[in-house]
Amino acid sequence: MRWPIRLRRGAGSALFAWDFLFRCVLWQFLLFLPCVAARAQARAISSQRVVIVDTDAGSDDLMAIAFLLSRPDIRLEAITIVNGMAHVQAGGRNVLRLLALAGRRDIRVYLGREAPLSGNAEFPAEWRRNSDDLPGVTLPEPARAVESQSAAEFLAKRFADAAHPVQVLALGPLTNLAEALSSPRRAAGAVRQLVIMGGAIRVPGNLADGGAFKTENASAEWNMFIDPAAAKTVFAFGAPIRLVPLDATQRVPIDMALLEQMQAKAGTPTARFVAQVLATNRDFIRQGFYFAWDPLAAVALANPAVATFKPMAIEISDKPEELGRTLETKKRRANAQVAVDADQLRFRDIFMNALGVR
Ligand code: AGV
Ligand code: CA
Repeated sequence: MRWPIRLRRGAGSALFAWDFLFRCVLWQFLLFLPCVAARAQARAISSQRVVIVDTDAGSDDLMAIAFLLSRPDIRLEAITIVNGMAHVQAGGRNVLRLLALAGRRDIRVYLGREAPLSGNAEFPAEWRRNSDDLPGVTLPEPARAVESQSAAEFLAKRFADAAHPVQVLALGPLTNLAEALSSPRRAAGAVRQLVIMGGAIRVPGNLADGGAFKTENASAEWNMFIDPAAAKTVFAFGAPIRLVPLDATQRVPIDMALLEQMQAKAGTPTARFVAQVLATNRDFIRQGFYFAWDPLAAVALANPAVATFKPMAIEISDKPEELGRTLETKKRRANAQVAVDADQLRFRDIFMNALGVR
C-alpha cells in the first residue's frame, strides 16, 4: 500500500519539478526578449551614421533635411545655420519648425554670423525673401529656441572631439565651416568627411540663373561665390571632401512627374512638406530650371553610389571676373572626391523611398 503512495509522491514532485523548470524557461524567455530587442536597437543605433548639417535654409535645403530625417540609418546630431539663401534668424526658425513637424526635439540648432568672412555678396533679394517666408508652405510654430552658442563655436568644439567621428553636410556658403576650422583649436579629428554642395568644375556657373542677378562671372556657383575666402580655407584645410557640384546636380532635374508623384502619394507630414515645397517651385520645375541641388548632396552622403566621384585638386579662384570659381588644377595633389555625374533614376528611388513615397 505504501509503495504506490510513494510512487505518487515521487511522480508529484517530478511533475512539480517539470512545472518549475517550464516556468523558469518561460520567464527566462520573456525576460530575454526585450534584451534581444534592445540589443538589436543598440546595434542599429551604433551603426547609424552621425551627421551634422550646415545649411542656409533655402527651400531645397529643407527638402535635403527632410530626407535625412526620414532615414533610419542616419543620426542627425545638430544643424548649424549659415548666412545665404535665408537670413540666419529666419533660417534657424524655419529649421526649428521643420523639426517640430517631424517631432524631433533632440536636434539642436545653432546660428552662424550674419555676413560672409569675405566680401558682401548676397543671393538675390527675392530668393532670400522666399527662403525666409516660405510662401505656400505650412509648418507648425517652433517647439523651442535656437542654442545660445554660435554655430562656429559649436562646430570648432565638436570637431575637436576625435573620439566621436561625424560627417558634415554643407548645403550653403562655407562661412561657418571656415570659421570653425580656423578657430584657435584648429583640431578637426572628428571630421570623418565633409560633403559639400557647391562649385562647377567642367560646366558653367549658375549666378545668372533666372536672370535675377546681373554679372559677367559665368563660371562661379552661388554657394562658393557668396564667400570665396571661406571656400579657400575649407579646401586648403585637408579634411576628406566629397564635392557635389553643378556637374552632378544638373544631371538630376526635378520634373513635373516627381512633383505629381509626391503630391499623390505623400503619406507622412514630412513627405507632405516636401510635396508642398516642390509645388511652390512649380513654374521653375515646368521650365526645367529646378534641380536636386541640396537633396542630391544629402542622398550622396547616404548612398555615394548615386554619383560618380573622381579625385581632383580643387582651387578657389579670386580673380574678379571668376570670383569663387572651383578650378581643377593638375599642379597639386587631389584634395577632394568630385561628383562628375549622377544617376537621376537612382536619386529618385532613394529619395522617394526614404520619404515613404512609392
Ligand atoms: O547653387 C545651388 C544652391 C544650393 O545650395 N542654391 C540652391 C540650393 O540651396 C542656389 C540656387 C542656384 N540656382 C537657384 C538657386 C535657383 N534657380 N533658385 C533657387 N536657388
Ligand atoms: Ca542651400
